[in-house]
Amino acid sequence: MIWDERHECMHREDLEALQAARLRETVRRVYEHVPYYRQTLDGAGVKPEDIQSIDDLRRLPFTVKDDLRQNYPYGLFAVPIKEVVRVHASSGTTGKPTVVGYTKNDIDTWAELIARIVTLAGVTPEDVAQVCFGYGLFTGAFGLHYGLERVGATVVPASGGNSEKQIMLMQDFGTTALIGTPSYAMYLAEVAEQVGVNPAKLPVRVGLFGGEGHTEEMRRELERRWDFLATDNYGLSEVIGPGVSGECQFQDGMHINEDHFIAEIVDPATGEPLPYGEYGELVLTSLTKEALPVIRYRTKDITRLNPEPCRCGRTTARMSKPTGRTDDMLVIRGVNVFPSQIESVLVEIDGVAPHYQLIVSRKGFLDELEVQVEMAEAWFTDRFKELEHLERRIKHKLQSVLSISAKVSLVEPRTLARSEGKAKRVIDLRKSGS
Ligand code: DLL
Repeated sequence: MIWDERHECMHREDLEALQAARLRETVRRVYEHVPYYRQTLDGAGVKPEDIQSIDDLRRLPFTVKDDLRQNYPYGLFAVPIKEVVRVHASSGTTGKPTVVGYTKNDIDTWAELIARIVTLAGVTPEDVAQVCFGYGLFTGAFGLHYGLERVGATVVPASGGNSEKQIMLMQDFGTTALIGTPSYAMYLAEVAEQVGVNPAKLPVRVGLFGGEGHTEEMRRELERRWDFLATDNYGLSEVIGPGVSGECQFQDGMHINEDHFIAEIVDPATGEPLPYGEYGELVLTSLTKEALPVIRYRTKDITRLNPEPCRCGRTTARMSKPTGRTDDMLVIRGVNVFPSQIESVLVEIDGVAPHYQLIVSRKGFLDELEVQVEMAEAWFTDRFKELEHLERRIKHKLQSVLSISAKVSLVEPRTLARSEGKAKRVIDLRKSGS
């Protein structure tokens, strides 16, 4: 089923005409109501009436996270606060969070977009959907919640944490759809096993994941353990939250809700637009948001776009799983390394569990990468020779993929920190000066 066939299956020409009209309106709105945008647009010498087609997009200046921070909390809102019915915020690792707002119409649009996303994954009114994202300032839980209700699914607002209880709820309430971060879903599988429940035997038949990246290998591992179909779903608070894009059952890229967002890929170093198919930084422009429209927002996420219609019948462009973020990339002894490359290797190796942590440090003038990975419970051994052999195998595999050598430390099962939300995989000690 397609939730909104009219908008999800448009001809590209019609879509682009709709995008251009909505873009002009958005630029007019921010020009009139947001002093910050008036200033930057004046600086770039662009007036709202100059926007005739989507090619004019590239004349507009970029917006970055810091622009939201500088205008904390409501400075970029395009409506008076009395029209804002909800705020969310993304927790910055440093300083103030970035605050995002929604009008009544925005909340309605958001629910529609999420209804599309959950329908993409095959969720229907028959489903019991357990939302394991944390309810709160984070956009994940409330975002999915409203869209699931709109579709008519039975929503269980379990929130994050209380993991044993989550398993009990799944059993007792007959949960068929699991919604959360991929790292938390992996942890929940482990908790189920610990309490004597085989996750594959639970009635959960689909998992909707997002909020953080996970590799194709990690997805397969989740599907194997839970015996369900797992879809990947992408979004970010500044642009709306979840609801930007999501995978259909063919799992061949995330369909972007292009009638609401224009997606571009740019070279992260120069900001120059890149053609379809090339990897670069995703830049998003909102087309229908009222409270917080964003113009050419630089997401820092690295992906590529495919405009070909999908086997599912939808014509919206699809983005590949992000390979990482421009600010996630580790430079180790001059070599660029994305944590996702390491994850791909580790999840494929028999004998280790999909729980890992990367520690980067500097010894003298040399960067060091330590990959800590848990041994799989079934393989756990204290025989030194076997451990050494496994470590060597992982080291060798990592070397061939990353072209640098890493120290591999096998740790005992269940010793690395588990996440109930977004996993923190990298500890970069170089940044703290140690
Ligand atoms: O994580 C919104 C969201 C919630 C999306 C739940 C999907 C499901 P933020 O907290 O602002 O918003 O974090 C946004 O998380 O720029 C990406 O780096 C990362 N991210 C989110 N979804 C994915 C994904 C929400 N499916 C930041 N794959 C984004 C890779 C993702 N990275």
